[in-house]
Amino acid sequence: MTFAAQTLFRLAALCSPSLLPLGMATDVKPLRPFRDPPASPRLTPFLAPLPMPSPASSRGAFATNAQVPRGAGAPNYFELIAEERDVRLHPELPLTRVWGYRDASVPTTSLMLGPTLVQRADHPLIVRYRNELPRNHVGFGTTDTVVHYHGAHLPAAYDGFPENIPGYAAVIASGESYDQCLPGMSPGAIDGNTDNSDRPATMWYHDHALDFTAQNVYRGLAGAFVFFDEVDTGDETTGLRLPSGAYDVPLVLQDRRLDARGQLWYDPLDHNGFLGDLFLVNGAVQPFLEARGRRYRFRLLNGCNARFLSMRLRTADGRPVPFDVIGTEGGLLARSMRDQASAFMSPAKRYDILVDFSRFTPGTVIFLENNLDQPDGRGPRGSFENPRHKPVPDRFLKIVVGQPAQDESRSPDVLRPFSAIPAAELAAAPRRTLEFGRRKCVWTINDEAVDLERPLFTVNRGQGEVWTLRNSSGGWWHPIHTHLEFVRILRRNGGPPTLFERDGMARSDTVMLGPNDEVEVFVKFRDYPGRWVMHCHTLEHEDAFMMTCFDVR
Ligand SMILES: [Cu+2]
Repeated sequence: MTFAAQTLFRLAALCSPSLLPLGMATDVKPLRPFRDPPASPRLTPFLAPLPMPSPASSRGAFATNAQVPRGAGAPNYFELIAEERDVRLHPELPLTRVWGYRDASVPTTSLMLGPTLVQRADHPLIVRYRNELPRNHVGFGTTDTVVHYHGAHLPAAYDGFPENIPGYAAVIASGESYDQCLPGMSPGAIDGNTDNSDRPATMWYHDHALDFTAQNVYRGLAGAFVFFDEVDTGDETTGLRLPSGAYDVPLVLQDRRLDARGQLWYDPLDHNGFLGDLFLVNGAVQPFLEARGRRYRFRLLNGCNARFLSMRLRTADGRPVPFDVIGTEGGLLARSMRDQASAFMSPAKRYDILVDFSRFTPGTVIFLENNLDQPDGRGPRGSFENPRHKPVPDRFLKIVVGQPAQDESRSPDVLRPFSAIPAAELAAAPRRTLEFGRRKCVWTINDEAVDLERPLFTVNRGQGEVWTLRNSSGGWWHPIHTHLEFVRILRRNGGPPTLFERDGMARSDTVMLGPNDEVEVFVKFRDYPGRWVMHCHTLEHEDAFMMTCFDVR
């Protein structure tokens, strides 16, 4: 995308009916888009098996200009290619043209979703990203792309800065490549009891091009990313003994809309938040999973652009199937939360859950479904604590319980406790308010539209801060994602946060702000200096300028 084209896009954004001058209204209604979205073709659900994107396989060492930390274990090398390809999203559909990541060690892939990246804590990961998207592309999306490792802790040069500005040149054009280094953790940093240590989590990687993230991710540029260490080992006979191998399954939940020819339909001028009417898991529309009668770890990831989800499990005859929540995007919880009925997820949120299918007779059918009522990009109906549900849920995945299988896994009560934030550190923490609103034509943070050459503020390395995240945009929801460090949620609207997000139980990289919510968080930037972004992860809001940057010095 040329500068002129970007300017044109921005002008178009300003003229969009959804962002007409509105002032600080108390309840801004979404306006009707230019075009009514078509209904996707009607499809028979649950015909194809759940795709299991295979882990990217390590390449032999190659010369890299990425800076690899000294003293760490031997790096693993992956080569990731972004390409245009035709995939079958559902057996009754023709081939759909998508953009997707491919592991360079395989010649082709039939999936939209990228390979699953796997990192071990004591080994750096070098990813050579090669952009092979078509140079002469027309239609929505930009081929000037950048990969962001969402949830990773890494130097600023490798985080996937959304725009090429002096000192930050991670955006690469078609035909170019770029090496990114994910340092992993030094063994000394691995400590389940240290508040700010890194801990393995379910992460993901996706495109982060300025103004075009929504379009590029919608085209398919995303994949899952899992992380292990000596506690959460990826081997159910060691460490915490969580289900592993074929029983540790990332479930990337997305929505899409297709035209009558089975091609992706998107409205680039919809800055409310784009909703699809087809429900995909790991890049397939409503697949099925033949599960064994044993315990599974599911890694739920809301990869939708703008759709919030309340995921639950129900048998075919409507009985609830409770599950244990063991982790969020911040890694394992302090302790397992038993027998949960549902998991409420904004875009970018993750939940790791354990489900024991040995309780069910073979042949039992269970649906993974979303029953959150969300009519448009404004967000779900109801409140954070009391969301409104729709009578007929959207089914994402059909699970058919099969024969029992050997199971050496456990579901421990105690997972990874957090130490308390020292009272003196909390008392001395500088305070900052970040207000998410909208002014005239654009989504704003502290009344400013995105400008990545002008940091909104500067933080000092090693000094904890308390931020108040305030949603003053009327009746809209915003999931706020901060790069580099996780936040610890102290208060929600003056009271305790929900259990899944409460400090002492969890850490978050995405804070869900309902209408008029005010959330207080503690955050400490420990090490890497440089420029970082924070933004709304409703991707259409992000692209319509609800992003800011700050410097760590
Ligand atoms: Cu938003």
